[in-house]
Amino acid sequence: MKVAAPAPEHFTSRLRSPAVAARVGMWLGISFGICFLTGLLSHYAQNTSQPIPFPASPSWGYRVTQGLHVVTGTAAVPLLLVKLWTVFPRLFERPPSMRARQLLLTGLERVSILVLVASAIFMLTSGLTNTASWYVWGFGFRAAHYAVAWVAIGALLVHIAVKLPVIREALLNDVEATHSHDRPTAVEAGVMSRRGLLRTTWLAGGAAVLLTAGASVPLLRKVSVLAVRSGDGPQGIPVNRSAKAAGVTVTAVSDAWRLTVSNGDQVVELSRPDLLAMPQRTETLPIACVEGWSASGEWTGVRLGDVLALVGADAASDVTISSFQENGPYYTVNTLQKSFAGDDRTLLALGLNGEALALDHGYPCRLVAPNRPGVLQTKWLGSIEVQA
Ligand SMILES: Nc1nc2c(c(=O)[nH]1)N[C@H]1C(S)=C(S)[C@@H](COP(=O)(O)O)O[C@H]1N2
Ligand SMILES: [Mo]
Repeated sequence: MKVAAPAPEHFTSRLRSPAVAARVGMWLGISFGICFLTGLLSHYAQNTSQPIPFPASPSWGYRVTQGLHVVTGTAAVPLLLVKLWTVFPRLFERPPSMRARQLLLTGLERVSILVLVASAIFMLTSGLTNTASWYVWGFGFRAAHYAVAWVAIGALLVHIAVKLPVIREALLNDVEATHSHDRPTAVEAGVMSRRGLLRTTWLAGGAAVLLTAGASVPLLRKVSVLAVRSGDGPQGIPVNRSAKAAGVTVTAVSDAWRLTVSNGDQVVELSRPDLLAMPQRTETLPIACVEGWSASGEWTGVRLGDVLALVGADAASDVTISSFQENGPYYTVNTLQKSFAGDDRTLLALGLNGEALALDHGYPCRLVAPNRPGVLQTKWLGSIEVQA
């Protein structure tokens, strides 16, 4: 028996229509747009060299943009699934006989859609697994997620441009109205009305947001049973990598620990008691992880600028921040640009929420700077070096 390949006319539901696709597509486009812009920002914030200095204010800026990034990405998952479902029959359309030029254009359009679908699926799955701290990828997440984002947004713009006439007509007409762009065989009532399908889709998107947004929005924590971080953790702040996982438990509590601060050949070594003897400041600043969760804490410690002054450094220079953690490879060394190094709120934190810093939060001493991606808030500090 020969099984026939599906043909577009086998899909008869009125739900699979441009009217539905355009509406879901519009919100999907908005989500992708927000995701793209907030993603660019996050990528830039992690660049070592920043021609335009990333601002240290507002201190909660990155918390909001990265929270939005993950929330819009999560909301896009049900939207993309519904969108693909509505346009699925078109996959089996054979181009009618056309002249060569038209055939070429149709071919190009199909290729752009293939690229769009593949890159969109890649963006959402790589992003979601990252928010779940599940690093199954055999490549650098950040580089790949960034590169494919340009492919996705490019293909999206081509797709919108090509479809603009259809989108326009679909959005201007009532969603239940069957009009010229419907497939001729898509005439049977579906399991629900088109409005019903749209409502269900918005509900699914909203539910995805509510279930995960609690990772960033404290008020939603109780609702967000699927949030990756619960807001629990020592001293009320989640822990990304524990001291045990980082392999620092012995060095961290050793009396021999020193923070080495250097500026050219001027070098000082500071013990925790040395740091505690310096003027102590308290700042309320968030830890905002690229994975989307964030939490605010009251950090106490020494101003970075005060420590840099000990080695005769101008607070307005870039500095290299290193952890004594050995089993990197990620995030144990990074550059703190002068826009942060020179900010009075940037602390070498020794305490959190009224207690000595927990081992998991970076004891004996960690960096905490305003408006900085969590991955660059280095824990278990070893040395600080003013860049020449
Ligand atoms: N040395 C070191 N510092 C680090 C990390 C790490 O793995 N090692 N993780 C970073 C990441 S990804 C985040 S989100 C924050 C989390 O800080 P917390 O665990 O105190 O909440 O620490 C950052 N500092
Ligand atoms: Mo993080």
